Amino acid sequence: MERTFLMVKPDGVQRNLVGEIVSRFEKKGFKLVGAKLMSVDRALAENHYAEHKERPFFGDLVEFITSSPVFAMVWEGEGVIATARKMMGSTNPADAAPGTIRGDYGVQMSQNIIHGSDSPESAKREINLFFSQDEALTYEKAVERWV
Ligand code: FUP
Repeated sequence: MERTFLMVKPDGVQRNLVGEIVSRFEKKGFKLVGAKLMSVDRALAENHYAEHKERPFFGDLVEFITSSPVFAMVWEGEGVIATARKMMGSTNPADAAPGTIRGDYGVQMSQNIIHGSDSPESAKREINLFFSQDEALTYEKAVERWV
């Protein structure tokens, strides 16, 4: 079954949005298979955002993501990578549709509340970067047959 990496960023944790965000994905019908509140150190941040290394905002991005704890998660379900991206909304909260996480709670690009993998390759890479094998679980949920 498909898995994705989602992370409530420091602004989302500080603003008490962890429960709200977890709730949205639970209610949608996805399965939480891994989660932890953690600090992101500089090496992890630079690795995670390596694709943006040459961009002018890279330094600020690393600074921001290491500034305060994040809530890292692995979610499982059919089409979860693309659907989670839709539920998050556009990267810039100013452009994100109402009803999406960024559209409902964000104002600026530099504090856009949540990260989500954008492809199967980045999902695999990011899950492995943030979670050890025994931290992402495999288990049955009775409710699955009703979703
Ligand atoms: P997303 O996949 O929606 O998280 O967006 P990107 O991977 O393109 O960008 C990662 C993060 O870089 C965003 F969450 C915010 C930041 N960013 C900027 O600050 N300025 C930009 O022009 C683009 C991205």
